[in-house]
Order: sequence, then C-alpha cells, then structure tokens
Amino acid sequence: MRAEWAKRLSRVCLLLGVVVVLPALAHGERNQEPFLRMRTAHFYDVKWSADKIAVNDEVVVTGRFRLFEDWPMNLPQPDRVFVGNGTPGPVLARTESYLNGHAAIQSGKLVLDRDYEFKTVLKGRIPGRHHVHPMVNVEGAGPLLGPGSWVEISGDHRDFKLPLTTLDGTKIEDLETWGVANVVRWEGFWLLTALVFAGWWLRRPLLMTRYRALHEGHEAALVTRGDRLWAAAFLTGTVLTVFAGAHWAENRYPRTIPLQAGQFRIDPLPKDEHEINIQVKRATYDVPGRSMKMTLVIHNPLPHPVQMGEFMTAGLRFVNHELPAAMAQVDARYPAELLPRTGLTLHDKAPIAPGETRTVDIEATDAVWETERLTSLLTDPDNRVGGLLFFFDDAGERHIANLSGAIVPVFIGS
Ligand SMILES: [Cu+2]
Repeated sequence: MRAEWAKRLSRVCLLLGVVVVLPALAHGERNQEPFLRMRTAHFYDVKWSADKIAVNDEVVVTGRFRLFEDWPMNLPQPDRVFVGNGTPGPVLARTESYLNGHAAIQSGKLVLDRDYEFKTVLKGRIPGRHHVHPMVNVEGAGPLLGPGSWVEISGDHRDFKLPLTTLDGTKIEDLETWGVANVVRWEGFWLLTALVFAGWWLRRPLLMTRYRALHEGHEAALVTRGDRLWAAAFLTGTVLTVFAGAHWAENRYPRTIPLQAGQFRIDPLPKDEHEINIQVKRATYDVPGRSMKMTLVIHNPLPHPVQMGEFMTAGLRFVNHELPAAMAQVDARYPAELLPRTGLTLHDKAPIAPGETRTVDIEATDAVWETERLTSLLTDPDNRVGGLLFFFDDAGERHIANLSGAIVPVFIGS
C-alpha cells in the first residue's frame, strides 16, 4: 500500500520536474551477502524491551548469538569483535553494552562454535520510526547484524540529554555538547593564526614575479629581514602557546585517563556436554516453490528423546507449530516478517530416541527467502546453507545444533 502510494507520488513529482527522496524503509541489511547472514553470527532469543519510547527513554536489547562453526573461509576469524547496535545513524545513544554479564566497552577475541549472551542499553535520541538490530562488528569482516525490529521514538531531539558523572566526580550535564565550545575556540584560534601567517606572504606579488626573481638569481631579495623576524616571532609564539595551552589543560583537568586500547577477555557460555549431530545429506532450494528442502541425518546422543522445534537462519525463524515447547519460545515482539507463517514442515514427527540416528526430511517454505534476498546465495561461488536447529527434549529443555551443508538450486518445479 505504502509502496504503491510512494510510486504514484514519485511519478507525479517526476512529471512536475521535482526529484523526491523518499525515506528508506530499512537500512540495507538485506543487501548483505547471504553467507554473511547465514554462516557468521546467529542471533537468537533476541528481545526488545519496548517498541515505543520517548526521547531520553531507554530500550534494552538482549539475546544470544552463536559464532557459526562453518565460518566462511573468505572472512577473517573473529579475533577482534565489538558489540554494537545497528540503526540508521545515531538515532539512539548506546549507554551500556555487556557480553556474558561483563562490560563490553572494548573489543576482544571470541571463539567459533560458542555462544555469547549480550545486552545493550539504548537511549532514544532522534524521534522517528527506526529499525533497531543487535550487531557485532568483526575486524576485517564488517558489521554482522541480528534481526531488526521497529522502535518508535517520540518527542523532540532538542530535549535529548546525556548526563554523566566522571570518575573524579565532575558532573557533566550533557555529553553531547560538553567541551565543544573549548574545541571550537582552540580550532578557531589556530585557523586564524594560520590565516594571518599565510596572509603575510600572500599580500606580496606571487608566483610569476617570484619565479622570475629566482630565475635571475635574485632569490636573496625574496626573503627580507622583516620576514625573518616575523617568522621567528610566529615560531616563538606558537611554541609558547602550545606550552601555555598544555599547562592550562593540565591545571583545569588534573586527572585524565587516555582512551583505553586494551582488549576484553570474556569466556564463552558453557557448552552442552552432548551435542546433537546433524549431517546434511541433501539440501535444495526449489526456486518456483520458494522452498528449502533438506534431508538430514540426525544423531541424538542425549539421554532423552528429542523433537525438532525450529530452524533458524539469518534471523528467520521457521518454527514447528505442532510443538508447544517451540512455540513458547516465540516472543510476542519478535518481528512478524521474520516468522514465516507456514513454519517448519517435518515429514517424520516422531521424537528421536536417545542414541538413535535417523534420516529426516524437512521443508522451510515461504516467500521470505525472496523478500529477504537470501536466494542470492544460489549465485554464490560457495553455495552453502547454514543455520541453527532447535530441539526440545521431553522435559521441554532446548538443545541447539549446527546445520551446514552445500545447497543446490532447483529451477524447474516438479
Ligand atoms: Cu534494519
């Protein structure tokens, strides 16, 4: 509806010779290569504490991510990772970040095939309707986004305040403007100084005259005694100002700490003793049917029978609707466009017994493969699908398994 309206409006405006720029509905996460979304950081249990806040209010984004074991070989390893958030510009200010309960202000090394719990606290800054994602930045690999949800911020940007009390007890009323006047004053002073110094030389005949003087051997006449005195005065003045400035800053802010360049060391969450093993025997993507079909060999090493409850990849959740334990994991605020209505289709619904190895066919069918532009993985030189499978035992406990394998497109419907 909105797209139709937008199309009509832009047509009318084009007729009138006016170029309109319509606001983007999201911010390009669908343009990320599918291997970046399906085989790197798998975000799950993601929750947003609110979907409507006022300027200065907070929204807390929590959840977990697993760094996939089948990490693409063309990407650098997660040796330096930063926990952030993905929003269209600085519309929210991140005031706190945690990884496994520890402050994650710095970057650090994380381990593949392990899980981490994150929490970020974001404060409403610029009013509007914004798409908010959890995100980790991996050095060399770029930003890896989790699922995005819309958060509406109401109010006025001018009311935004970011107060802070420093370690020495200084109360900063608003971090956004703190110290800016000082920076402007000093930058202005140096700019003016540079202009005055350059002006001294520029006021005299320039290029051609000086070139001729140089060519005819009169270079001594180009720099007078007055010039030398002027330059010496400037040099002395500059050095003295730098010293005086440093002295002033030292007195004004006696306790300063440099920006911390160290790395955090945070252990991953404990790993399950027994992990369900999945071998992808065959995986196809039926292009006309928009359906991912997989034949999996599943081994259950657990002492309980398990049932498959969900296939999750790139934030898309194909949930087995017939399993109440799996449905209970779906938060009411989880973005509806990432929850395909048909869910996960299982051809063999019986629980997998302890120690059993079984071959199971599953299907994940929805137009979302196209709308999320994940089908472009079929044109990759490395056609691999990756994701997590959530199993539930008879006590309702969840067990997470990795799924990865080669995938083949099927272009002709059967
Ligand atoms: Cu987004």
